[in-house]
Amino acid sequence: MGWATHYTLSSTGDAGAATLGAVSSSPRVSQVSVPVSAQLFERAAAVIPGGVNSPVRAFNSVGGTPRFIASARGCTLTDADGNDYVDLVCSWGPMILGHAHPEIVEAVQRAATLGLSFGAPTEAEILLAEAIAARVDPVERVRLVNSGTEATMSAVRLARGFTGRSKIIKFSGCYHGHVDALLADAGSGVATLGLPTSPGVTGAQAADTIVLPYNDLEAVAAAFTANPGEIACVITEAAAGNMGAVAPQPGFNAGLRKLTSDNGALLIMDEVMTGFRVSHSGWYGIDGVAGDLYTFGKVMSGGLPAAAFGGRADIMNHLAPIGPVYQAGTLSGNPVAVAAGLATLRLADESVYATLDQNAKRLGGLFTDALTAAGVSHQVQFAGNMVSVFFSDTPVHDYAAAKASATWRFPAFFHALLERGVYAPPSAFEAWFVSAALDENAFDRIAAALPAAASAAAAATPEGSVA
Ligand code: KE4
Repeated sequence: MGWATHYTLSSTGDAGAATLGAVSSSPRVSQVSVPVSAQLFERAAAVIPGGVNSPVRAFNSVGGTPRFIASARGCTLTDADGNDYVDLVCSWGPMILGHAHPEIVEAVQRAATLGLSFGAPTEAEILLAEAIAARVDPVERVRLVNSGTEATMSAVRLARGFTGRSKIIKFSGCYHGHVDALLADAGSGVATLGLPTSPGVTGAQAADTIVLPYNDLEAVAAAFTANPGEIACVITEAAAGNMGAVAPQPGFNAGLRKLTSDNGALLIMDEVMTGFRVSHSGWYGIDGVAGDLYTFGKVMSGGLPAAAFGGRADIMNHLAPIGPVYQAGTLSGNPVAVAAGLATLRLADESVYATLDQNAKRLGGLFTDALTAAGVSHQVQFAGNMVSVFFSDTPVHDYAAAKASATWRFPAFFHALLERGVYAPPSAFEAWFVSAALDENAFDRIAAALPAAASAAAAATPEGSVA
């Protein structure tokens, strides 16, 4: 019978008096008992498919009981059983300043008192669009939407409408939201659940999607040669985070830029995850490769439901109401979500990005120390300040390599951290996200938990047992 220690961060953030909770060790991973989350999960499943509103939250690939979160503040999540966790998911990226930042909460409260939704233009939408355009030079026009999926769906439609072409290129392991045309061989939750694509996506919808290996410029060149004049766009994660953190190889994004320009196609840089997280100007701020269109989300909305797409004015002006490409949204530019996004971007100055980079590097170093000491082959990989651990002898540059890594070690690694109050992404095919709110107590807890997690990973077997 294993034991888990439930940590409670005291007001100073110290790991306070720990209360030992009995755990039931299963052959796969030992699991802390979280009776309230378990009860909520059972109740949720009776009315919400899988008990969750987004599949990756269900813990399917790691097993165990998803933690139902009651509250969050700074770098700490608190679950429905009262357990505190250092948060290394950050709502899948948005919370770069930590949770419930007082100035962001105040901006949201102030906006809410002025009305929740008007279905009419507001000044704040202009300010957010201007803030995005000011940070990313190639973005001359912005349209606000409600989710990253809506942003990528709209950008692809616009690219097809602008070029008059039908085919699109995406990369295996990259995830651009649950858009029919983009679900083929996607990453994130699709990869997590081992779904090659999705029923319901018809052959016709997928027929125009060409899926290529990430970081393979020769494959892209060959696709353009094989489909002359037919490819509307290449859409890529500016740096991949949805197969785990896999940065573009040197020259890859620049190569996509040249191949799309040479072949009359548009380059869509999907910065929903990287945008305003990996730098003040997202991945564009790191490699300077200019896309024709961009998609944004997450950080730019401070965690509320807002996203955006934007880019060259001559392309964006093809959008209704001034152009023929239709796109719309009842809640697009929602004033409360816009207030959260504006407050976040205004607070995210260079010192914040420096802190994010330092925290990611420090986290990666802790991974390396613990896994090396435990004798576990691994790669700690970064895409800016997004970080992942692959249990692999060799670096991972594409989805095939990510899938070929010893992902069967991940559940034990994940649960050993979770039991010790560290909340990691519940999937081997996701990036880990640091916030600027991580403090010394948080890193102390991470450092204290990692040796056991590394040992659990070392003891794991492909059959899913713990040796
Ligand atoms: P949403 O529709 O989930 O807001 O955004 C879709 C999307 C588009 N592009 C990129 C690069 C993305 O990473 C995402 C969404 N990211 C995942 C996390 N890997 C969302 C988490 C989830 O599906 O619950």
